[in-house]
Amino acid sequence: MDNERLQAKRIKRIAFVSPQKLYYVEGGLKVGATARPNVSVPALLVLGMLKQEGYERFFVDAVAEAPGNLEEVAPGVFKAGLSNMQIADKLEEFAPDVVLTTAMFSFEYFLTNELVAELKNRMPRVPIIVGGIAATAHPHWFMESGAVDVTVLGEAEATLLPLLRELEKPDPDLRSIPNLVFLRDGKVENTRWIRQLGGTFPQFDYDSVLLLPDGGYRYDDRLTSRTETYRFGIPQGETRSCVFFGSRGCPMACDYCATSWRDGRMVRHMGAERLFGELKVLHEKFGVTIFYNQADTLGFHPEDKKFLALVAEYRRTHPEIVLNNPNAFFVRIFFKPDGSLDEEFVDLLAQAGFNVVTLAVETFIQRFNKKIDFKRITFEKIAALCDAIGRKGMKTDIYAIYCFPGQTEEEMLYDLRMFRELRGHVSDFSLYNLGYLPGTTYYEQALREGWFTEEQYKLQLHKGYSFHHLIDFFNLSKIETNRLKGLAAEFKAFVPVAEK
Ligand code: B12
Ligand code: SF4
Repeated sequence: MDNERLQAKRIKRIAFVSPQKLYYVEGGLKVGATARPNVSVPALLVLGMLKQEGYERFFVDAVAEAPGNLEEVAPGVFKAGLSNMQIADKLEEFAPDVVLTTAMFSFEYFLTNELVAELKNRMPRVPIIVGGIAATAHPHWFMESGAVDVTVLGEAEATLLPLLRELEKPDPDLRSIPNLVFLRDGKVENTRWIRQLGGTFPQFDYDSVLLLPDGGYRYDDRLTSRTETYRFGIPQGETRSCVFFGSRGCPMACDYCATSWRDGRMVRHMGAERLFGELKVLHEKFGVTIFYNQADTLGFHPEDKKFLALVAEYRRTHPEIVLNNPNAFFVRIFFKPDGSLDEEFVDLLAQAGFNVVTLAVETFIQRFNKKIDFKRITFEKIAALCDAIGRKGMKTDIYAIYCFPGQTEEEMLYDLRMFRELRGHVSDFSLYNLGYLPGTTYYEQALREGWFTEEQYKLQLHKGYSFHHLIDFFNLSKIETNRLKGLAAEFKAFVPVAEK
């Protein structure tokens, strides 16, 4: 192994960094739900594994530690969080034997690369390991930074501990460990990718992630909530928020989402008892009252309903507990097999403390929507569901998407009409342009059919392309970009003024 940074050393101290994120501004206002300092689930899980093995751990969440620190990267697009120099200062003080960083969002891959370049410069002998969903989808984007020593593909559970043990050997040979991309003899090599999906979840390391070195709490709902709508019913002042993450995998495999590709179509659940046990610990030990679900399919697995019933029971004596599901619920789980509305489920959500029910409607155009069979679940039924949610004292936020590939003006106008009609039944809309993402069916199709090349894609990311920031280059609908933006602006007008 010629890479000195990977040469044998005793590994005791490990740092984990959640890098800066992009933050978008339009018309002088922050766009939707961008760059919130949210609790990082990979940090909880990876640091949890390391805690069980007795490693000393140090965590930096760039955005949580300096959310107001903004630097413009393109017009209206900022990077948010501690600067890379500030992160390097903190790490130097901790003096880690290894640095881990997570790369969750492909749109932000260059922020990770800027971070690792600074870290390599400041700590030239410390190996840097990158993992995460974006790292899994395109490890070479990170390896080409020249600063990453190893990229781990897939779940850390299968790979990280064998990797750390190998690095402690006198002459480490990474070729024996699957799911790695690494530098050897000046070349990038990779071992076989064997998709290993863990059946269990390690214990999460809440102490390292939630608490600042001075003992303060990192995550305040005033900054972490998705939008103003999600502050509904939450007292003013500091309110501690955290996440709950009970399952992985999604059966739907939507064309624009990378989850099923990476996590599989089977839903792996940690079980209602454990999930509820963690919520109680977070409430009792850390004083957390606001909990965001980060799993993709909340309500779909029977264990979720058991969990919600346990929370509902707990709330009888602790009514301050609030649940959020900003990732959005499947609409169909609200309907029984005979097609009727499951009022009991709506009631269960209210009892479990949801202040807002986020519904993934996305589009009324069937050819783009795999989640809702509109013959079975009609517009009227969706409107009735929203009314039922309102009657139980909760708000509804509708998740909507535009700019699908090949979308025609008629289709966009149809969606506009339907969402305008739905306006009377809901509190809020969240609208995003469709974003092409590595690991998705649309992205693969785009490369295959020459809609764009990988290099063109990466170049556009530096201009801030994302779900929040439509760039003409990625408008692959049949509607001219200015016209499309005009129609999207009409849609945005449905959002209540007070909550913009
Ligand atoms: C939670 C979540 C969020 C949270 C993130 C909070 C946070 N602080 O991290 C919020 C709500 C803010 C969010 C926002 C967005 N999200 Co999101 N989000 C998710 C979601 C649902 C779960 C992520 C998660 O925590 N998973 C659980 C952990 C345990 O899994 P993991 O991160 O992959 O980690 C495992 C491995 O990857 C690996 N690993 C991870 N890091 C590391 C590091 C090392 C060193 C090692 C060895 C291993 C390792 O081990 C871990 C344990 O198994 C995923 C979908 C999914 N199922 O993953 C989408 C997902 C990550 N989001 C996605 C997107 C696109 C977005 C948005 C751009 C969408 C939008 N409409 O704006 C924004 C961007 C926001 C921003 N930049 O501020 C995409 C990313 C795809 C891609 N290739 O970029 C995903 C995959 C969903 C999708 N549509 O395909 N998101
Ligand atoms: S968008 Fe939601 S439903 Fe579709 S595959 Fe992703 S997580 Fe599953």
